[in-house]
Amino acid sequence: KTVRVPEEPGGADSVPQLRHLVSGRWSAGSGGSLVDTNPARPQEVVATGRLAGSDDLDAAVASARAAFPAWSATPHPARGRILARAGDILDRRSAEWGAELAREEGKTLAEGIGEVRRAAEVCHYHASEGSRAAGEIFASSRAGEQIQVIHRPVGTVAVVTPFNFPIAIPAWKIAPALGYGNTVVWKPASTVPLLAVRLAEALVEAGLPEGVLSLLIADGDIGQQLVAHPGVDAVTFTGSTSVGRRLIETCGRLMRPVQTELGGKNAAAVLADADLDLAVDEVLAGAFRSAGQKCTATSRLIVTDAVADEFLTALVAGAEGLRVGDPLLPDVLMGPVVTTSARDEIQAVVDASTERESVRVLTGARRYTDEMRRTGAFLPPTVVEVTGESVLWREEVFGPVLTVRRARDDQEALELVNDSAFGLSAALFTDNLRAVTSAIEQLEVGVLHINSETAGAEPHVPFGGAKHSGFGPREQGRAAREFFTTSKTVYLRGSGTRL
Ligand code: UN1
Repeated sequence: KTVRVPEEPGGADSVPQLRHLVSGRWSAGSGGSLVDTNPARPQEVVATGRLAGSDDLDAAVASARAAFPAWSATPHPARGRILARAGDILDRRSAEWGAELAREEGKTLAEGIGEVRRAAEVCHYHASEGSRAAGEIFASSRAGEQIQVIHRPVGTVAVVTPFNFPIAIPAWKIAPALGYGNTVVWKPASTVPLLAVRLAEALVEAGLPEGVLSLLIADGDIGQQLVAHPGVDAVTFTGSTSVGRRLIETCGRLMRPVQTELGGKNAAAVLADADLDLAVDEVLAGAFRSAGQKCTATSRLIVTDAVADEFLTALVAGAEGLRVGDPLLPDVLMGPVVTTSARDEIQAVVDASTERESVRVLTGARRYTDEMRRTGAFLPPTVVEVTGESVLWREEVFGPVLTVRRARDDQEALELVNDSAFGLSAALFTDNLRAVTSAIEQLEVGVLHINSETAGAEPHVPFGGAKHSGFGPREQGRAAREFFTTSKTVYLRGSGTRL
């Protein structure tokens, strides 16, 4: 396996300043200082600034509430034009901002650029969705009356987003929120603040009125305060199941609508008749792209006995051939994880499991040499095989770690897919129609891929998970309307009508 060590610290000529958007004005923030570093070489500073404080939060919520009446009354084509312009700006800046994303978060340059383009696509989708998302008209049981169901924005929405898709996930929450007429206060992960500033810049440049969007780069405390703030009408969150559970409890107590996309322990099942070359490529991509830091990453692999040895040999060879290193280099497939502390936590889980549990390491697992550790937050692509219970089978690791189990036959493979508290995504590799139809019926997941990797989400179709992978309405596409609007049922009758 080749580990690319960058020769010299490269980077931008001047270090960008982080800033917050409150009441339509950019501000420096009243909290502690923040240094945004490159996980591939942690001594390299990507951006600097200050965190937001509690007074910034109050001002942001107040300005979002003040902006709501005018924004929700703005005709949808005018709101849509702003989203479309923001999409154009994101497209135009995708090479530059994609490179910043790769430096800040650690995914490869191609994935960084792809992610900015995905954010653009989401903005373009929601630019026109506002005009398609009308209500419904029903017949009334009484003559002379009709029943309309209309959709109104919910108000001021708190948006709390994770580090792993610093611009795509915020876009797929903020674009529908704005498109349907809500105002937004957004707290991104403080590990990826620069791309948050870029998305807010695109929306401001596109003409978003004052107060409609506020951006607060802050720590989790401010996130909790935002979620519980009396001025917030609804909360949308993507992140870990443990944080999500706390937010759901808070929102439950406050009777506040909440939408959450949480952890995953997504399985790929390779059945006896699978196209093994295809399955190897897709499983490698699902497990190791973005260093496994996707809630949709493939973190479990189930392979039927009949093809297990052949498949695992090819998979391990593939994992060992992956280039790990500086994500800005064109031939690198896997960059670092997001921070050196994330690296150490992931390594600790792997170490504890390989020491105490019955786990067979197929490749990886051991930490890189000291020299490589000094270089950045790198971990080797890791594949382990277990025969029964293991932390690595049960818990989301959020790193480049794939846990394998063998299944007796296709039916047992499907049962093992369901052997998880999570239920976001699954992949099935087979051409056997009977297995496919059983999987469609039986698998307890929100997203199912037949012959493709577990990750990936198109902007126009629903996205979300079953079991502990999510709580609340689905995201994306037209499904987003359910969360970002509230319906009103109108029994409509002319006053001259006597029934
Ligand atoms: C994808 O698979 O491309 O946090 C999207 C996550 C998910 C999004 C995955 N909410 O990884």
